[in-house]
Amino acid sequence: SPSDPDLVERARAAKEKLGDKVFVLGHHYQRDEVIQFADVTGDSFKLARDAAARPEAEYIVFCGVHFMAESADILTSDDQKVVLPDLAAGCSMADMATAEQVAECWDVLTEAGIAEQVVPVSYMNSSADIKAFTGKHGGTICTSSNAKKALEWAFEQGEKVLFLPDQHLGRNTAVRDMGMTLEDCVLYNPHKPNGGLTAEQLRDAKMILWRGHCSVHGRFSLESVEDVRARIPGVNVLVHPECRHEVVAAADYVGSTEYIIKALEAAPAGSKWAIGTELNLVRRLANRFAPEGKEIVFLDKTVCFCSTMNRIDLPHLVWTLESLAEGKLVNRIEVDKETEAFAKLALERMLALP
Ligand code: CIZ
Ligand code: SF4
Repeated sequence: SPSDPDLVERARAAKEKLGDKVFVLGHHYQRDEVIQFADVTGDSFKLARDAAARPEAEYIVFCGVHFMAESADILTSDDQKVVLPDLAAGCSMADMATAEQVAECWDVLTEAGIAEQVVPVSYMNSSADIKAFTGKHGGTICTSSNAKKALEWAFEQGEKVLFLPDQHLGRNTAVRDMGMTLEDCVLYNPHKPNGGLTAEQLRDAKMILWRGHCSVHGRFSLESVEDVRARIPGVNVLVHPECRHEVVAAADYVGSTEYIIKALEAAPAGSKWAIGTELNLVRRLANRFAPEGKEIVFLDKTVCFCSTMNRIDLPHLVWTLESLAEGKLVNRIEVDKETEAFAKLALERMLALP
């Protein structure tokens, strides 16, 4: 839908008034009306690094979700203030692993006598608390681009991995990239006593997967893959590794957001693609590549936007920029010092991966 011209003008004016004091980050899954004001776009990790590379910007306006703003705060200097235009923009996946639940899980692993063999690997899509837990227990963070390298590193440090919070990325990486079997993976359910697992199951497992998932990517189904193949002969099915294992197994290509964009850039004219990732991004890619004769469709019409990503809209962005331009700091996201130190340790282990 076209943006309200009055709001567009207000956002432009406030941003101009702020000048170099503000740097606006736009996640790939954001609305067009927001993305038009982004100084840079990317996935959560790239954006956090881009913010750190702009020390002159006093305000980092993060158009994305809460855990991403936390990561940006962790990686930027103390005088840079990270602002999230709507505090209700959380992430359902990150919310599926709380600090209390993860501490309880570690107790369960300790009681089963295996905690010493376990290395935590946490997906970027997790709260600062979970990243800090990971750092404290000798583990690393990963993104969907480097999950394989992170697991290879972790299995050099210990015999088992506790993978948080996305079971699908953990399982897909273990089985597709690491030669493990589905039987090597167990699912830890934080809502059941002992995670719903026996001590024997925990001792036999190589991968202990946290029972979290993305409410967007987790909705693509095997039927959506079969339907699109029947509807569009010759279609290439390309999905994000946050999709369920059977979807990933049935797809032609699997990769992170950056991988998806590069694959479409390199695709020949006349090729047809069905993409299983967030709808704002798929629509923008479809529009961008249509003039080059690349046909790009959304994998499943019943799956919708990431509702929390979509909370960041033009009215929220205007309110944020105008407040900052008036010298009013709003919606600051600030991770406490101790959490930040341990979370940074885990992030630095990721940066040191080969
Ligand atoms: O699914 C998401 O929210 C992703 C891929 C986020 C990110 O950029 O890490
Ligand atoms: Fe979280 Fe999924 Fe939305 Fe990403 S797309 S922010 S993982 S709910």
